[in-house]
Amino acid sequence: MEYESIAKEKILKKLEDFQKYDYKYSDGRILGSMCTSAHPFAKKIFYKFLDSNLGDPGLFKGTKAIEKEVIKSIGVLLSNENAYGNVVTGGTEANIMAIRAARNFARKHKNIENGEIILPKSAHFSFKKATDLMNLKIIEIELDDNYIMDLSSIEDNISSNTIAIVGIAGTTELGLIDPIEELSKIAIKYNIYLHVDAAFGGFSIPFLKNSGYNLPNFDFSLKGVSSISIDPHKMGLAPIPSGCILFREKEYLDVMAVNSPYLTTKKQSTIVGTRLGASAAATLAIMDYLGFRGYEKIAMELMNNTKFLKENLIKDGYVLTVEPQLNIISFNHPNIDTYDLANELEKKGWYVSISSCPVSIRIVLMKHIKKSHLKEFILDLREINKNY
Ligand code: 0PR
Repeated sequence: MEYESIAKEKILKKLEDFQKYDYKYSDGRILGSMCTSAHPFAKKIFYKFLDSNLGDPGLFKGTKAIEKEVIKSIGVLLSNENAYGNVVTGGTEANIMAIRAARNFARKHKNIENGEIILPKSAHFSFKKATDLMNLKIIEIELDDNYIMDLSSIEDNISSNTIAIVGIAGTTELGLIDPIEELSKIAIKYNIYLHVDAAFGGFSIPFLKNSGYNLPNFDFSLKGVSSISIDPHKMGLAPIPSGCILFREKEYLDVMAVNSPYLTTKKQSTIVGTRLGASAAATLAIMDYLGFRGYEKIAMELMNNTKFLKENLIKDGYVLTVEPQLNIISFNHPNIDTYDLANELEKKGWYVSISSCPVSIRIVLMKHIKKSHLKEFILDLREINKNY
């Protein structure tokens, strides 16, 4: 058997033929994604650093310094410029690192072998992967009437095996923020690790707060917060893959470190070995280019689009599940089954997702969705409504 060489033009044509089957953000019809088209400048920088390997930082000292600068800049955004951490592949890896840190810390200081983590029902499924990998148990907390973590049942669920509490700042399905301030108090009271998953909300909540939105505190300014996940490849406009994990203490990285004796650095705390330097470089590029003001402008624009869609939905008889805190809207029609509605929308070329709790149409208003797309979407919804 031989794998024959093919001419470059033919390869390109073949790949482009495959690519035709992909939906494009620029069509404005992908309504259920937390990702978007990365900024062109970030893409350019990404390509420049494609060969840099953060898994062997002694060889790529410059790129390692870039990663440090990313963590510092995001630390400033999250009220702790002295945070420690890494640029990783996204929210899943960041959450796995956080849980691994909590597990190893509890193993070292509290002698807990197979611990439990307390998290809300709304937590992303990446925590199921984390607990499965580490043989930990999940204690799931119900949501309250506002679909955020029900505070009243947390303390009852804390046991001598609890290794971490998790709160979400921007839930996957509804974009809501858990009461992190109260979780922080509980974490301090019981001396338990608190992880905040701000994979989605991290690049918008601070900017919205700064421009006057009344949103809860969620970051390192709360003394009980031990770590935060935040994804540049969601609201940060960086190319995929780019996620970040930030820790308050260096010890959380140390307890995860394994020896890498033959490499230029002798210890490694990340899960992945060979790591893209390109993610760190492109993230730094877009953060420097936009600056906090640039992100603030985008966050405000997306909230204005959210308000526009919300008002039109209500006008047309659709019912919102909850008042949006961020740029995610969840809704239903009182007389149309949610799955039927999603099917009808797909027939008209709109790709929405369906939330599970509660079952509803979920729209994530990312930057590729312009007001003009929303106007067309509203007209199509109106037509579907008319035919029912
Ligand atoms: N934490 C939260 C709060 C998330 O919403 C997500 C992903 C993660 C962690 C995991 O992040 P990674 O997927 O980067 O590992 N949320 C999106 C979701 O599940 C991911 C996504 C994005 C899915 C774009 C589809 C899509 O088209 O909805």
